Amino acid sequence: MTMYVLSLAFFIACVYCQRNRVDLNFEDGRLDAGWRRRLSGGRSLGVTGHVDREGNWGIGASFTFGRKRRSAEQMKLFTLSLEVDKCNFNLYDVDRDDLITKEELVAVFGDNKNTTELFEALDMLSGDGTVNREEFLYVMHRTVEGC
Ligand SMILES: [Ca+2]
Repeated sequence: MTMYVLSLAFFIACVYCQRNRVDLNFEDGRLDAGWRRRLSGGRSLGVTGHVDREGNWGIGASFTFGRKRRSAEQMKLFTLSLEVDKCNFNLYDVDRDDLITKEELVAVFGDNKNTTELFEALDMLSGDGTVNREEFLYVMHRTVEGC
């Protein structure tokens, strides 16, 4: 009788609720019942119990949680645009030693013919393989549009 009352209580408590799962199993004179409710954020709450013909019984409870990971398809796509002052010496002097090397210019514009020609133009006063502020200011105004 106790088994039937318990199973009926589980059934009535849970069958009409959404996000609930009820499991009932009666086998070899033992009734196993379980109820699990899904909560938000991947969490769930559960209660299980059993009772047999001899009156032995037991109950248990559980709480589980999980962390959702976003897949690459769910990630938001950002569109960025930057405005920089192309005439600013510090934009190109990455290591802040007051000299612009060809490598620093390549890091900004990429390794191509135009970068090489720009560097050679900027270095034309000293021709020493680096561009100091004085060279930069003098040459940029004369060779780069808008500076
Ligand atoms: Ca430098």
